[in-house]
Amino acid sequence: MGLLFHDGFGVADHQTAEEVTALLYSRHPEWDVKFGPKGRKACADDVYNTLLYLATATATERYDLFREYLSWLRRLLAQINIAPRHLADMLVAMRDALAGRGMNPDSPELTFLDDGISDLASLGAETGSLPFAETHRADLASELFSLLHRGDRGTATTSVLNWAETLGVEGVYLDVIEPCLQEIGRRWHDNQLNVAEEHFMTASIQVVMARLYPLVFQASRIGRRLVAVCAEGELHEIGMRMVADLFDIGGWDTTFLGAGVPDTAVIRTIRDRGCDLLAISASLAINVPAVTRLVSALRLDPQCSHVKVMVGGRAFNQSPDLWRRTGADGWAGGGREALRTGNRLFEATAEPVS
Ligand code: B12
Repeated sequence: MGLLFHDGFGVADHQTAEEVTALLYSRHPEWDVKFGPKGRKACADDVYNTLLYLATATATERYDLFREYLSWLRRLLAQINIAPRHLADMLVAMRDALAGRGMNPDSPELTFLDDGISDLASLGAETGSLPFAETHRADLASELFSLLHRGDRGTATTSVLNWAETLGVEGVYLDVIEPCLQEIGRRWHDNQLNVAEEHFMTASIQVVMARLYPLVFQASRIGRRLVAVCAEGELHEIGMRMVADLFDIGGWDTTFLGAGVPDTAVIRTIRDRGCDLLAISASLAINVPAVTRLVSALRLDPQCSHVKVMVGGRAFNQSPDLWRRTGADGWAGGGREALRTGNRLFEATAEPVS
């Protein structure tokens, strides 16, 4: 197991965010009147989040994570009429504040900021997922989206149960529900869905998934155990849950813990319930260090020395080979590959796999 992250979280703190915000506002005194106190608070939050992504990118030595975030932020700001040049102003203020503290111009932080500033003009405005229409069952995914958007949970549920009869749980999860959730995310990002609409649609999808459970627990057991959890700080749990269900369908006994479980409790569960494979999910790149911490804690526990680890989620799909920095034994990009990869880890000559 190699390591992993250098201690690079020094720049991501609220004091630095306040300092950068103050510098930015001193350069744009009109913003206080234009955006008011709420705007200043939102600006400090954006600066803080950007510092977190910068710290994650430098700690993992992956500039692409920072670039992806900038591209995402640029699109978000554009929807609320904040011009890309203001994002550039923020990055310049960040660079000046850090350089003013005597940070080495060749440091990864200043280098990534300089690269970000020069890339900004050419960045695409990424959504990070396939356009709805290009997915395999766009017809059904779009129907599910429309039903939920209208608030028709009843028809959405019966439709999904019907589709599962022909597509199976895997097909419904990966070809209908996953693209539908991506579309929900895209429309939220583009300010076309508000948070309440997004929450309602997501919660409805979780209810529909629960109705599919009788189909999940049918396969005969193969005698392997999976514990599945989200990285600390990570609230996106549906992807991890889908993967755990697909392992169940593949004959594994699974314990899905979801979000918000402290590392010590994860390790206690592994000891108490038994586990061959620990699966950890991270959707946001800033939670990748938490994945590494959990893997390290597991490796330090002699009672868990036999346990293999597989990681996945959007964060790992953004940067090839990022998973290797976590000390995991394997990674899979999506639900279809996850079970195959998990099983391969237990073949006699298993090497790290992706
Ligand atoms: C629903 C949702 C939420 C819900 C989650 C509820 C829940 N109980 O899960 C809530 C409201 C909590 C939420 C919050 C936030 N969200 Co959100 N959310 C989404 C949304 C719409 C769907 C997520 C989802 O379930 N996708 C479907 C699943 C099936 O896909 P998946 O997770 O990628 O999983 C697949 C693979 O990655 C893989 N996989 C996943 N885990 C694992 C693990 C292993 C071991 C393996 C092998 C494979 C694997 O297999 C799965 C099946 O193929 C996405 C949009 C999107 N494109 O996904 C945004 C999205 C992820 N959210 C986003 C954001 C920004 C946020 C917030 C920061 C918003 C805010 N300002 O508060 C917070 C952050 C919360 C946090 N700390 O985690 C952004 C992230 C952008 C970025 N920079 O990365 C997205 C992409 C929306 C967007 N287009 O802008 N969100």
